[in-house]
Amino acid sequence: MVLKLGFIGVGSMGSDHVERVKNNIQGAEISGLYDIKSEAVENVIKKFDLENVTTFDSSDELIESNKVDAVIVASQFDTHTEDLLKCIEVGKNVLVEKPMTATTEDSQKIIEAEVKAGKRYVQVGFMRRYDPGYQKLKEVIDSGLVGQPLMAHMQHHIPIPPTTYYDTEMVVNDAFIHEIDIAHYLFDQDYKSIEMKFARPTSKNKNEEILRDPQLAIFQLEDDALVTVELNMNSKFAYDIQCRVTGEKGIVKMPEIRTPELRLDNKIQYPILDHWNNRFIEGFNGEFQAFVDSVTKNNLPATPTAFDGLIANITSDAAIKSQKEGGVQEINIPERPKLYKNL
Ligand code: ISE
Repeated sequence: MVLKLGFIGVGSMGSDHVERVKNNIQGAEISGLYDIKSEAVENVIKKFDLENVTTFDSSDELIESNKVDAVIVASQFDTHTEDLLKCIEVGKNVLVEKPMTATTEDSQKIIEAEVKAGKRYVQVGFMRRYDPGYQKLKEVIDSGLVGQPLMAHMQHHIPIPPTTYYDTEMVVNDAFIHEIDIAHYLFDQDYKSIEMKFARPTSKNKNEEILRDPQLAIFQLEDDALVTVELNMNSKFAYDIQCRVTGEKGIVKMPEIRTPELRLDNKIQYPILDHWNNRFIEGFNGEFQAFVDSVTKNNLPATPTAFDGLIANITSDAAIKSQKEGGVQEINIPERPKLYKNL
């Protein structure tokens, strides 16, 4: 069986996902497209030479159509909620780009709808869980080789802010949200608190009226393990994501992306990639293949779940509160409904 996918939102991220499904994903085809800008749909059809695709005038029509088995939502994140609720209402599985929704209240609505339906429908696009580097790191931690994890040190450097309106809060909702998801996944624990600190401002920041950069996040997990995350949106030199975990018996570092070793000009060099699309290509492909396989076989999306989406919202709220008011802010994660236990 080939899973027919309908895409809501085919701007830059959505269009990358269309290309991915067309060229790299087994067992799925692109059957429907909708974007608030009709030119975006036309561009994608032309760019990827798509045939037998139905275009829709609204996201509701796409979700309801019998030409669509499952849905990919890659639109602006403040429009996700209605589409996700509609998918749950009509019983269609959906892979949604991060963040799942714009607010904690909206994410709670998604959880309530899934619990009421008695089934998970939503997979959230925290693709790092499918990156081979993070997967190797998780395997080592889970094997007990380095002992109980005590601390982790992470780094999220991007060369320049992605938009001209990128502000201090967006660093949390757009960038740091990946570490928010991966840290509780690696430690297999919820968070207790978070503190955000601003470092000496970088002179590379061209937008300091709205963006404070760089920042340091410090999480405390349930069993008191600590995670620090260095966030720099003006690193200039590269897109550089790192993660190192200190355990009771040893330290494990995420393997770097495999680029060739260069011996040049009296130096040994390894090129670092400059964009997340390249750095996390295997992660993106992996999350899509997992979604397609799981929906096809079990009529259930893979993980991360909507509850992980909610955890990310609650933690982002606490981080933003700390940015604004300073100090350590508590993170209170509600009891997991049965649907999300052991996932
Ligand atoms: C971007 O939106 C992403 O999701 C990337 O993975 C992240 O590293 C980057 O900071 C974000 O702007």
